[in-house]
Amino acid sequence: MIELYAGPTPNGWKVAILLEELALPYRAHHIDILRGDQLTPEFLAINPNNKQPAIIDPDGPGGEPITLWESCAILVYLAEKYQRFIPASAAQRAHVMKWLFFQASAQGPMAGQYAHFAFYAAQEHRYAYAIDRYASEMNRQMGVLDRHLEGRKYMVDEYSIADMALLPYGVTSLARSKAPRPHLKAWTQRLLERPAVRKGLALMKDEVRKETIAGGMEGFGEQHRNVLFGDAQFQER
Ligand SMILES: N[C@@H](CCC(=O)N[C@@H](CS)C(=O)NCC(=O)O)C(=O)O
Repeated sequence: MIELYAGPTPNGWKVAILLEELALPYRAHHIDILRGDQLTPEFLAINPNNKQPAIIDPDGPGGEPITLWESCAILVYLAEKYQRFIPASAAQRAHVMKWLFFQASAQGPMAGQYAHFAFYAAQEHRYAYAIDRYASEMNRQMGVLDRHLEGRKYMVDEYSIADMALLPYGVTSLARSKAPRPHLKAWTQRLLERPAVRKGLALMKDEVRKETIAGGMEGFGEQHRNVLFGDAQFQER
């Protein structure tokens, strides 16, 4: 059975959506990043980059176990293993890769930096310029997605891991859009009609902490900043 190490965040949800779509049995282990679970020796042995999600598939290539991290790499691995949700056509597959790289290099990091400066940084570090810069970049990216989705049902010709990768941050970012984004909204709605997508997005919803944006930011403080952005995070290992 696949072991999934994740938390209730967009990067964890991407992988949960695919596992649900593939109807694979998996065991979910909660990595509570405010508590510092990602910094324990046990988890660092799984992901030396101290981030969730990660998986262990006991039945990897050649029948050997494989440990993987980086959510988009996990999506590609599983889609290729089961030959589902990744197009057969080389051109369409290349477009899937393009959107996965866009997700990993642009959508995720910009949303993360926005959340850092707007919510998680100490008050004295909530620089207006940084907040505006990342909000504008998120907004620009939503425009790119919205225009691409005009007249399309999915990111490429068929439903794929590109949709699964872009959806979670698509959902959480839409509220901050400066424009209506009708095509992005319609795509979001279309995907949310899929039971596997709803199940994936509900991964560990009971574990959402009140100290996070999703939980209302109540009680987020210095001990959490130390884990995520301070000495605990940046100690030499
Ligand atoms: N590019 C990575 C991003 C993973 C990531 O940023 N995970 C965050 C939670 S959403 C995390 O585990 N942060 C903990 C830390 O930085 O210590 C992926 O797609 O898997």
